[in-house]
Amino acid sequence: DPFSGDPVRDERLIVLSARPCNAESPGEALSTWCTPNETFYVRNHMWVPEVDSKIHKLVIELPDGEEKEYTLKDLKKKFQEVKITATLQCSGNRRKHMTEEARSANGLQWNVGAISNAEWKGVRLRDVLADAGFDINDPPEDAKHAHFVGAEAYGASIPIDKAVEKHGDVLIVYEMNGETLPPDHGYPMRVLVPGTVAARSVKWVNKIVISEEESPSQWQRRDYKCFGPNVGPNQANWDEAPAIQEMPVQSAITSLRDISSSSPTDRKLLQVYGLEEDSVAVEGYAWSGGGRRIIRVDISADDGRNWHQAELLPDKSLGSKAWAWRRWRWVVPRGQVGRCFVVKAVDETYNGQPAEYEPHWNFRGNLTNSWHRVGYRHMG
Ligand code: MTE
Ligand code: MO
Repeated sequence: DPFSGDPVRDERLIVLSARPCNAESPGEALSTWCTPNETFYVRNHMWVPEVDSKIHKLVIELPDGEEKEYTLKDLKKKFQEVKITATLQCSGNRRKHMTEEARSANGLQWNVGAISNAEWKGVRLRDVLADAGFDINDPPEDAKHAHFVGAEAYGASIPIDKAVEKHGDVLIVYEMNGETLPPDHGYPMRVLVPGTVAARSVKWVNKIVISEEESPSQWQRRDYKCFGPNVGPNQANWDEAPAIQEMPVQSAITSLRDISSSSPTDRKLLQVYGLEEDSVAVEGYAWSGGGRRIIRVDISADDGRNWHQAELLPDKSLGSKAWAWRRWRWVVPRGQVGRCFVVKAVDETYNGQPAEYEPHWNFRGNLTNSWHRVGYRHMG
C-alpha cells in the first residue's frame, strides 16, 4: 500500500479524495493572513513519499550533462537563507463554481479553498544553479526550461527566465510558517515558484534539470492548459496550448458574519466603519499571478447592482513582488443587504475578473476566476 506512509491529517481539512489526499482549507483558515500548516490545502497526485532528510539529495543537471548534488545540510550551509510570503493556488481552485454556474467541468470540485498563504524559508534556486556551474546572467541558448522532479515521480517545469530572475524569488524551501516543511507539503524540500500556478512548485524535489524542452510530464504537457468553451477533449490541441504558468486575477469571499452592537467586539468593528446598526462583515482574499499587486476589491451586497470598495487589510508580505494574497474586509448595514454578495478584484495592470462563467468554461475546469457570488444566508 503506497499510501501507508501518508501522514495523519487535521480533521478540519475538507477532504475531496483520501487516496491520493486532496483536501481544501476550511473557511476559518482562509480568513487569516498566513494559513496554519495543519489546515493549508493539500493537493497530492500520488502518495507522500518517505524521504530521509539526512540522505535525501537534490541533483542539479545542466545542459552539458554535468551534475552536482546537494543535501539539505549543504543547502543551508552554502547559501544565503531567504524568507518570502507567497500564496499557492491550484489551477482548479473554484472549479465547483464553474460546474455549478455553467456546465460540469472535469476534475476535483474545489470550492474557494484550493489556495493558501504561508511564509517560506529556503535558498534561491539561482544561487544553487550558479554554484552548480550554470551561467545565470547569460543562460546558453539551449537552456530554456528548468524541470523539477519529485521523489514520487511528479514533475513540472518553468521557463528559464523565471528560474534565474533576480526578483523572481524562486526558492528551494525547507521551512513553512517557521516550522519544518510538513510531509504533505514536500518534506524535506520543495520548489516554491511564487506568482505561478502551484502545480510548478514541486514537492519532495530530488532533481532539477536545465533543458531545451519543457518537462515531458503529463502535468506539463497536458492537464494544466485551457481551451475555448466549444472545445471538448477530442478537439483539444494540447501541443499548441501553452502550459499555465502565471495566473489571472482572483478573489473570493471566505467569511460572512452578522455583527451587532450588543457585542463589545462587534461594536468596535462597527465604530471603525462609522456604523451603529446591526450589520454584516464580509471577508476574503484577492490575488493575482506574476507578483502583480491587487489595487482594488469591488464588492456588492445586492447581486452587482451597486458597488462599493472593500477595505484592503495591511499587506505584511516579504519578497521582491506581491506574491501573497491581499486580505480584504467590508462591513455593510443589514438593511442594505440583498439576495447575494458579489466580489471582484483588479490588479496593478488593471486586469479584472469576468462576470460570467459560461464564456470561460473549459472542459478541464482550469482558471475559474469569474465573479464570486455568495447568498446572504448561505454562509455561517
Ligand atoms: N509536487 C509533487 N511532487 N507531487 C504533487 O502531486 N502537486 C502539485 C504541486 N506540487 C504535486 C506537487 C499541485 S497540482 C499543487 S496545487 C501543489 O503542489 C499543492 O501544494 P500543497 O499540497 O502544498 O498545497
Ligand atoms: Mo494543482
